[in-house]
Amino acid sequence: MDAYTKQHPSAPFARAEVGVFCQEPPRLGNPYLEDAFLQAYLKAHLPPKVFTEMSPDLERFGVCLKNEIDLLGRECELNPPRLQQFDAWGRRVDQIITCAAWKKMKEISAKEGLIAEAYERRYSSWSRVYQVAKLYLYGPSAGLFTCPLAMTDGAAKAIESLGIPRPVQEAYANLTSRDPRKFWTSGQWMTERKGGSDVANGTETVARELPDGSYTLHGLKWFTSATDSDISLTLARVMTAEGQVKQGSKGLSLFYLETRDKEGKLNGIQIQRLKEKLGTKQVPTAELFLDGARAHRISAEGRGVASIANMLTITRIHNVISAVASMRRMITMARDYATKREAFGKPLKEHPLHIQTLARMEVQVRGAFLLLMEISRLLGLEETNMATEQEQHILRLLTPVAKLYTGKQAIAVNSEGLECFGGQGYMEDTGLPAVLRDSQVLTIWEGTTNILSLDVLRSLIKSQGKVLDAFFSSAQAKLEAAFSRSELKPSVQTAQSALHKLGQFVQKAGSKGEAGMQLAARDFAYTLARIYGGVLLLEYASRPNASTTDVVAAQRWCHQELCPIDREDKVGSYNTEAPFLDLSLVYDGSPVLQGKL
Ligand code: UCC
Repeated sequence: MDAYTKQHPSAPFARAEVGVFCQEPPRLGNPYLEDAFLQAYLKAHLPPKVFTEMSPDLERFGVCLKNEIDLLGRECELNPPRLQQFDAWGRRVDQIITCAAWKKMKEISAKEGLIAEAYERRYSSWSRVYQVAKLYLYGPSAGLFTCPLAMTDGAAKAIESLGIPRPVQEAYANLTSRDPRKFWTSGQWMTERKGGSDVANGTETVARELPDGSYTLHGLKWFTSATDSDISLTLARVMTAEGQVKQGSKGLSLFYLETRDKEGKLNGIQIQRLKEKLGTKQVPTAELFLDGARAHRISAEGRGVASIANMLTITRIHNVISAVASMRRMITMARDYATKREAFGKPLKEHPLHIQTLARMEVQVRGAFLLLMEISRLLGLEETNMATEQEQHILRLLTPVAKLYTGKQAIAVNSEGLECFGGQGYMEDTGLPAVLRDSQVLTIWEGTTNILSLDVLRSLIKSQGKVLDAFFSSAQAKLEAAFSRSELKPSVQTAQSALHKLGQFVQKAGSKGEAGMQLAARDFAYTLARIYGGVLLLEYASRPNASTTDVVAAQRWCHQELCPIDREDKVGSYNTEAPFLDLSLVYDGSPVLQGKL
């Protein structure tokens, strides 16, 4: 008997040469109980009565996630939707066939009140924080059902903001129902062939008024996400009796439609095809031909963009939830794996360089988490008429900032996270690559990074600078409070200095003109995110019972460049000649610069 067989008497001979080693996989625990930062945040901020009721519910939900929902989410990934366009006899049916797990997610969403909680307001302004905390736990296990939920929440918000007009009262009740038999989800159909960013000029869909005051819609929607939803909000141009439509933003109105009638027949809609996407494969995204879809106009004529903006605010916040939640899940799995995987004779967790990598990811997710929670807190205050003017301004400013910043963070952190699993992170059957693929959409849907950077400028212009005044005074006040804790002083000073440099930039920004400011928009938004993320971490670390890790996270966040706009300004990135130099770099050697195109 050779030495190997002596050592492993049960090893089958045929396998002896490849060994018997099996890697212990990473395991998902209770996501609520394993998230010390979430628990501590809720304990620190919620009124004790709310925390006492909310915490056991989140713990119970965590058990469901671990034991049931996470497996359903994986099933959604493995059984993507498909389109059946014709039945066996040639009839056009346009059925989107989804798996049982996807349908189950809808039921779970209703029962858990994932939309309802925010609209019942049983915990007053804290209802939003409750809902967001629950969605944050749900997201990474939900098989992307959070996409229809984002739009459902957005639709409920847009309808509520319009005063719940009569044709949509039942829809509002269903969108916010806890009863799975009643619960409806919504789509948000904004993107047409000419593009999803310049909606004001890209929307060709027209609306013809019928004698009863309803409309028929005619056009082609290029991307419609979660197309199996019960209803949708969409934009179209009202056509006059003479067949004229008004172009631009002022020609757009907001419409409500139900996707199917009571018999389940599509409402004047043809599904051209399902889209082939990089990720989010669980979500049916379709190209739709609206061929007389019956709809109701729910905004005033020409107020379509402004009305759907209420929906966008919510879906953008959901985007932040997804970004932060996916980073948190990646770190949770990677840190568990680091206790199980051995390399060079010891577990990964005993390799300081590996842990340093995870710690850097952790700092990023903590800053992002506090940005998310601050927005949720402010949204809750606004919705219960308790937000001060300053708080409303900060909410308006931080929503696009957090959306664009956390989307980028999620791609970087989740990519780093895959590396923490070595080659296994690249293997489809681990489920890990899907996390990275699904992160990529976070910077694209609901407005790309540049579109959101321009939205930050829009908020400044529309408020005549008040959003920025609110930003400065709120940041300053939080920093002053944090100054009392001695270990934080150097970081507070760093943040104050960044704030000062930002202030200097803003003071001379007028001289740059609109073109200069547009060129600076992305760096400006990043600066706001870095500074405010730091401010929130410092504020959090300065509370009396803050932990050492709270302090370390705040300090480390502030070691980053907090004011990239200052550095870029100093090197001339926004000077008048900069766009030409950019163009030369991009089109070096191309016919474009040689005057041939
Ligand atoms: O991607 C899509 C669906 C995917 C599925 C979603 C799931 C999410 C899941 C997350 C978790 C899993 S649908 C397509 C997405 N497309 C966009 O997001 C649009 C991107 N483009 C923009 O945001 C543009 O900036 C536009 C469309 C808003 C630009 O339109 P205009 O008409 O050129 O802009 P204006 O003229 O500046 O604004 C018109 C009005 C103004 O109000 P009034 O008339 O009262 O002055 C603006 O103040 O709209 C108001 N407004 C806003 N209000 C515009 N943007 C905002 C805003 N962000 N907040 C408040």
